[in-house]
Amino acid sequence: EMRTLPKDFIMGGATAAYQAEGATKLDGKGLVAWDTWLEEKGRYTAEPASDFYHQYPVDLKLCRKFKIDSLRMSIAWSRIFPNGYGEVNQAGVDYYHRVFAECKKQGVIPFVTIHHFDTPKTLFDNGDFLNRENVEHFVNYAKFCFEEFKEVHYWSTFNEIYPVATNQYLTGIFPPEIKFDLKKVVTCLHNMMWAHARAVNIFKEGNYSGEIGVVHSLEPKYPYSQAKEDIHAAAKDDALSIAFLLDATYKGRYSDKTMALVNEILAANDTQVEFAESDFIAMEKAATQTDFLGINNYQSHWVQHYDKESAIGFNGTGEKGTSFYRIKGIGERIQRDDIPKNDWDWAIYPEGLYDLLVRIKADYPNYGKIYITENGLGFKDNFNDGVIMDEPRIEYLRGNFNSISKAIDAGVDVKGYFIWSLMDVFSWANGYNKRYGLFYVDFETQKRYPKESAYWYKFVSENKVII
Ligand code: BGP
Repeated sequence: EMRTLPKDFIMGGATAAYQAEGATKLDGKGLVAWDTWLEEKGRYTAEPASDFYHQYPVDLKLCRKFKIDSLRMSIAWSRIFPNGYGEVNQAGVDYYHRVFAECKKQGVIPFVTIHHFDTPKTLFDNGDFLNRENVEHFVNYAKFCFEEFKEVHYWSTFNEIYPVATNQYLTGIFPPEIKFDLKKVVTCLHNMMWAHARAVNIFKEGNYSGEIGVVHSLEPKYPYSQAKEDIHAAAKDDALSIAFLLDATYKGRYSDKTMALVNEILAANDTQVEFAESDFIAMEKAATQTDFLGINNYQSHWVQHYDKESAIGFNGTGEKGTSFYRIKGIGERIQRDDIPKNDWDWAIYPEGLYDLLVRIKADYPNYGKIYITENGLGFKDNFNDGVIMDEPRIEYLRGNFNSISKAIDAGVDVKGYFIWSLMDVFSWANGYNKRYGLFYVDFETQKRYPKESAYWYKFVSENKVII
């Protein structure tokens, strides 16, 4: 028997400014750290990416045609404030007004992220979110957006605070490529949660119409075995990557249980972190007025006890079986042979999404409502004369949609889903061969081609039946 989704369930497509727009230096846009870093690496750049800067009318028309109700997108901070603060770049402001006008014309609801991995370079070089002055700049930028873009109803403060902190300071796969610095990780997580809270409070105090939330990357952690030490390793990985953020979001402070585990991780890495008690005033206030939680979920992890030095193998090329992850004081994530993976070693386990949704309802009863803001399959799509048969992606989506439908039956209020990604885009650490889109992008011609999954998605959106 086929499962269904609520009639008013929103079916969207997700993008991010830096991964879709291209035009990285056009119309007064300020630099971001990625611009210079990618150029130095010489592997690939975000230029022209999917050329969304010019192609947005095409993409929005496709949304309408394929019954995609909503576009998740982000505003590039450095288009608005080229240096992160100070003088406004009117051309950048005008650009987003044009995009929102086109959304309206095509009947597509914009679902807008204020910060998606693209801090302006001047602020990034000055410590990014490790530097609390930059929190002020972020909050001012957020306030500018609330004042200026009245067309927007749905705001998310940040995209994926945990990956920002860990890709920058733990695995080092993002600039500034710092590795295994747990003090920086926890400091960054906390400062961003404090920044999020302050933006939420400003939004509510300003009585702007609309809703505000935050998008967290949440990847369930399971013990690899039922051995006591594996259970503890999974609990630590969970505490840092999930509970720390959800406690901050919905309790406005970290629970004793979460802090005990996080402090154990910090101690194993010979460090500690103190928080200013006054930060929790803003955070507790925001915790009661956050309208929704955005969940990005792609995979789950199985964690084993590990107490040796940290070591990371990152698979950024799609050569299956090349990744490993061992962090001192946390654990080792083990690839389970009995669970399918994509070419980048991401475990395909839709049950994880169900477990996660049910857990949030149980642990954070004031969660409000949930949007799945990213989910999808990175795949080396086969382009065959304009036809792209991406059956593994459809299979992936079917599994995850079924998990969402089951979670809704279990009483979890999931309001919508955004596939990552609407069209193929640039991938931060993987370049262009890891495709996610419903629409195939020929990056040479910038022509779009609907994949088989786009037709599947359209059917599900129209009928709310998971085929
Ligand atoms: C999330 C990001 C997205 C997107 C996605 C896919 O972490 O929010 O920006 O990139 O993951 O990840 P990747 O491109 O690394 O496969």
